[in-house]
Amino acid sequence: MIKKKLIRNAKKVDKFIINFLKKQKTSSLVQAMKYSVISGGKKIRSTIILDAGKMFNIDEKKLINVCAAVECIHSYSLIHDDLPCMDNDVIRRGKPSTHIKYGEASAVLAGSSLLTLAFEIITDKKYLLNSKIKNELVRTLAICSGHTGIAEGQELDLKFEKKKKKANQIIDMQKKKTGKLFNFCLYAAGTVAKKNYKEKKFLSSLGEDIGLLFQLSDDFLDKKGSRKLMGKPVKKDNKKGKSTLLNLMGEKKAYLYAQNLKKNILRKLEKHGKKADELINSIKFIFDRKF
Ligand code: GRG
Repeated sequence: MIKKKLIRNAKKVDKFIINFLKKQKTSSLVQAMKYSVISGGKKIRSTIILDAGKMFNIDEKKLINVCAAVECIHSYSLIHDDLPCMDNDVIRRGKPSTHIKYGEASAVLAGSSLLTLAFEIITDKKYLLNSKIKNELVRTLAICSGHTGIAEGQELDLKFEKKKKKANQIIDMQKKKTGKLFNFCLYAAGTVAKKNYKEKKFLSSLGEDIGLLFQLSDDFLDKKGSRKLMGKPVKKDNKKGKSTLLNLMGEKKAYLYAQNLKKNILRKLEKHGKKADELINSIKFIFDRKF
C-alpha cells in the first residue's frame, strides 16, 4: 500500500518538475539537475506533505509546488553530501552519484541550481496562492535550509566525526541535518491551510521529530540494511566514525528510543482522528522501512 502511494506521489512530483523545467530556457546544467531530482528516491517528503494536506482537507494542486520545491532542496543536499569534500560517496539511488557522472564542478552547480529552482517554483506566478502565504513559505524554507537548518546540521555531522558527542548534541545535529526539511513539510501544509501560529509551531516540532525518526531508521539501515534495497553503500557510519545515537547507545537502547519517539509522534496526531490516517501510515513506514 505505502509503496503504491510513494510511487504515485513521486510520479506526480516528477511530472511537475519536468514540465516546470520545460517551460524555462534550457541550460547545460539541466541534465545533471534532472539526473538527480527526477525518477530518483522515495520522495517521502512529498508524501508527508500530501498526507498532512489530507489532514487539513487541502487540494493536492495547492501543495504540488511545495512538494517539488522540497524535493529540489533534498536532491541538492544529497548531491553536495556525496561530494569528496563531504561524505565522499560514489553511489546514490543505485547509480553513480552526480559528481561521478558529471564531474565535481557541474555537480556543485547543478546542486546550487536546484536550491534556487526551489524558490522559483514556490514564487511562480502560476502557483495560485496569495503572496503573503508564498512569502511565508519562501522565508521558512530558507531558514530550514540555511545556516541554522540543514547546512548547519551537515557542518556539525562532519565536525562530530570521530568525536565522542553526547546524546543531546547528536539529536540537535540530526534534527537540523534531516529534521528541518520534515519540519518545513508539515509547517508548509499548515501554512497553506491557514492554521494559526500555535498550530504551525506544533506542526514544525512534530515534523522535526518525524525527521529525527527518519534519520534514526537511516542509521539502523546503514548498520543492518541491504545495499541493494537502499541504493547506496551501507556500513559506512562506523568506518567514518559518525556520531549517531545508534553508535552512542547501542542497538537495544537506540531502538527503544526510536520506538518511544514514534509513539509520541502518533499520540500527538490523535487529535486529528481518522484524517491523520495517511500520515500515520507514512510514519509507521518511516520506522519499519527497509529502503
Ligand atoms: C540544503 C542549504 C543546504 C545545504 C546542504 C550537504 C548538506 C548541506 C546537507 C546534507 C543533508 C543530508 C544528506 C541529510 C541526510 C538525510 C537523509 C537521511 C537522506 C536520505 O533521504 P532519503 O532516504 O533519500 O529520503 P531518497 O534517495 O529516497 O530521496
